[in-house]
Amino acid sequence: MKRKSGTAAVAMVTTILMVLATVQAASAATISIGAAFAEPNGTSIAPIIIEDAIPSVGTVDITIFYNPAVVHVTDAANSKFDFMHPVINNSAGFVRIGGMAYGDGLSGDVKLADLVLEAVGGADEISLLGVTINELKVADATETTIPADVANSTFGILNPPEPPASLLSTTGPHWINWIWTAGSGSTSDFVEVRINGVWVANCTTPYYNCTSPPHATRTISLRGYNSSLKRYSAYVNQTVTISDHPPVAIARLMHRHNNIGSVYDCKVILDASESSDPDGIIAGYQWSFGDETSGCGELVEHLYTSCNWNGTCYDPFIVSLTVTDDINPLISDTITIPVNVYIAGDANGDGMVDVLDATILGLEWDSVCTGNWNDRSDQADLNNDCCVDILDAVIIGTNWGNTLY
Ligand SMILES: [Ca+2]
Ligand SMILES: [Ca+2]
Ligand SMILES: [Ca+2]
Ligand SMILES: [Ca+2]
Repeated sequence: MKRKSGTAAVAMVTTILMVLATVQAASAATISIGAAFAEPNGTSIAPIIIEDAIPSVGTVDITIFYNPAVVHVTDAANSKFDFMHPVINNSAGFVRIGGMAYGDGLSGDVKLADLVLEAVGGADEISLLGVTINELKVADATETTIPADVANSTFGILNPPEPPASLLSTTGPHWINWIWTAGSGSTSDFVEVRINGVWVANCTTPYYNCTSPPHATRTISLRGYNSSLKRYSAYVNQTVTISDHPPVAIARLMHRHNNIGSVYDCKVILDASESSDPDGIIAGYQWSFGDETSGCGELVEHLYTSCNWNGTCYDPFIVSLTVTDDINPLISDTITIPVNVYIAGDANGDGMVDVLDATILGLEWDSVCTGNWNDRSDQADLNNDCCVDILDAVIIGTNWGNTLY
């Protein structure tokens, strides 16, 4: 007795579980139709799927209602059922579709048909695609009805995407930036960017920046993509050549205090090495020393044979540096700097050689420009050889008493 009762209990539990499983599975079935978009007068496909068909489906009969002023059904195809037949009524706005699967039927996610839809309305019009189930039955002799939900959808008409508009570019020595505005037509989900015909990006922002070699020529090609229509626009193209950018002249003077060097040697040293060209090299350095002489080179030395005494003080010579870059047509940049030149032996630049200059020399004696060199050291270094020593003292001694007053 005890044993028999146990068997009955197991059988009952098993039955309950089976019923529960059947109810759960059956309640999950859904007949859905996919959203579809088309251009005016265009066509598009909306798949009709029986989702989670458990137990196996044997027969199905549904009707899909739509607005016949917006969309017409032209066909239904690609069914997984052994038999499928659409009855289309584009006057009333519905299509009734029957399907039959022989043998064990179909289970899981089953495609009833791809519905072929044609846009007959205007851009931006929308029609509901509403599903009504007339019949959904199990594939066995019982022909039990399978409970199912429906998932409706819509058909929309969109103008095709147009290429981006107002394409503009700006360039620097090593880059090109492009900006644009959205094209008309349907919204582009992204803009495909090609440079010289090679895909580089799908942009969701209305700009693209790229680095580029100097003076390069690049052609950008843009086209919009609308994912609802699964369609690209035509291309818009623009070719840009990065123009030559001018060099920058920078002139430096090695010594702030210089003296006439034609009799007692004193070289004025001028340095243009800080000059640069953002997209090339400096191919030429031209100097004008302000005393009607000139020179060339990145680093130059010049001996002045005179000074500019204006009656009360020295006026500096105005030295100009012109640098030229390396791409034809050449571009130049010019800068000027003042150069102080005093008579030989005049350390403090007051127009006479006397005890004041000797004092400066004494205070700076033995200074070298690799050490604690300062402006006064430069004054005392009368021959610009970067040390204050007997050679500078000789210059003061031999020019003692000289004056411009
Ligand atoms: Ca240049
Ligand atoms: Ca002096
Ligand atoms: Ca000096
Ligand atoms: Ca010296």
